[in-house]
Amino acid sequence: MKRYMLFSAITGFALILAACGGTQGATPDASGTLTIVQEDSEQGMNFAPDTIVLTAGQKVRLVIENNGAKDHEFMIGRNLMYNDAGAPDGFEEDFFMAMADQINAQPAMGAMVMMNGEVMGGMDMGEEMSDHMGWMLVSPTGSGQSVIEFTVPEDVVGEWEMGCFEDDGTHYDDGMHGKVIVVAP
Ligand SMILES: [Cu+2]
Repeated sequence: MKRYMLFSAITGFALILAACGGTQGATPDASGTLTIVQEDSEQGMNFAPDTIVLTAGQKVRLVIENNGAKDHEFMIGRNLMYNDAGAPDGFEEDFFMAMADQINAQPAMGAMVMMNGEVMGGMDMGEEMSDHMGWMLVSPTGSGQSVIEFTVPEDVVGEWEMGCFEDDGTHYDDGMHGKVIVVAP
């Protein structure tokens, strides 16, 4: 009995360690590259991986690839906002805003970079695009790989969220969001 309890205690402790230990999520490779795939199917939508971990001071190269059948957005921020209909409609605080001048974005053919609802680069899709505040990459279906390069600033250490708010926020609700964790070096 005593031995069983000791075993339980050790198992419990190991589980707690696993839950708290380290920051779990995908990290950029040695060159700073991290690929994030936008996926959609009848089962839902998501980013793969759905949790990424960046380090302040690190020069990163995020490769955003739309593998789905729909157009998708890539935004990072926090404090979700909602539209009048109660649907998710962007982030109150934008991750990229303070570093917008140092982002080197290379949108894929047909993709587009927007900031505060204005087209900043890539292809102007013409149609009525989202007017979310903040920095955003819009990737049409089949557009291939877009690249976002930047050095992670010290002042963004903390927890953020990546999200897509296409189709009146239904993509977000269908699972197209994930965690962005920025750790101190
Ligand atoms: Cu989407």
